[in-house]
Amino acid sequence: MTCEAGIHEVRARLSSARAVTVLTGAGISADSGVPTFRGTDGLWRNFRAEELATPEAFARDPRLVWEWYNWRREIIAAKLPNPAHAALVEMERRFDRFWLITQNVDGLHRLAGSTKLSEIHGNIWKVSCTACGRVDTNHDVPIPILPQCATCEGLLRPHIVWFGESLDSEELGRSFDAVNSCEVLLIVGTSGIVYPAASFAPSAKAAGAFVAEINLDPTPNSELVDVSIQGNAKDIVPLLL
Ligand code: BV8
Ligand code: ZN
Repeated sequence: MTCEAGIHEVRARLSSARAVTVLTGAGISADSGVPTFRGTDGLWRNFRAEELATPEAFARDPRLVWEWYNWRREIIAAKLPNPAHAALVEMERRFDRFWLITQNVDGLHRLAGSTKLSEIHGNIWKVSCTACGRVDTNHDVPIPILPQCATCEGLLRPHIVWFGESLDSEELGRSFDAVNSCEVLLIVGTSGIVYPAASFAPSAKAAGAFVAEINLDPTPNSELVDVSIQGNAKDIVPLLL
């Protein structure tokens, strides 16, 4: 199916939809200049994901992990939402029932104005205390290493879900509800590798939704979805409205 035909099909589906759910990954922020995880400029190139985005890595070397997050915070602090983020804010206003699930921790959906949003892997601008569990927003760039809790002086960590850690059960529950009750699921800019987010497309399909993927490249989801549109999110997503 050509790109144009795919866009036409998705627009037709959206025009009669009451419930729309969107899942985004690093690809939607690539057009804002935020490096993706597995692309050629991938974040993980210098480090393997397992080396840094894990509780074991943080326990072993919290300074290295904080230095890596400070490097990412510095990059992300200068970035702005792009037309794809803005189009999803508009979509939230258009549909009776809309939910946005993002794997991104860059906060750009919130910055763009999305409110019906689950940041299922956390947010790089939040920190949590490893001792008392307190969660705060923190925009320091850089965060002085090693950061301590204002209340109990415990070691602060990024409020981000690392590999091997379970996602917040409430956010996950809300996400599965949105995935299993929508008429249309749009998947934008994710390689479809990381679970449980990677199970959302098959789950929506099994629940009878129309599923469309917008991505630069084919992904493991491409075989499964109804429409796969190849292109830049910033160009494609605004055309779906
Ligand atoms: C859990 C926070 C268990 C970090 C992230 C084997 C060993 C170890 C673990 C596992 C294993 N098998 C399965 C697992 C579980 C593991 C997992 O799925 N591993 C994968 C690698 C196999 N999952 C977990 O550990 C999760 N927890 O399962 O808990 C459990 C269960 C019960 C009870 C207790 C425990 C936790 C997963 C969360 C990990 N944290 N991030 C940080 O960010 O610092 S994941 C990380 O990858 C990011 O969050 C990112 O969002 C996510 C997914 O990556 P993508 O967003 O897809 O980005 P990527 O670069 O991969 O792809 C970009 C895409 O965009 C590409 O397709 C590209 O073509 C496209 N693109 C690029 N430019 C554009 C574009 N598209 C459109 N336009 C463009 N311009
Ligand atoms: Zn504390």
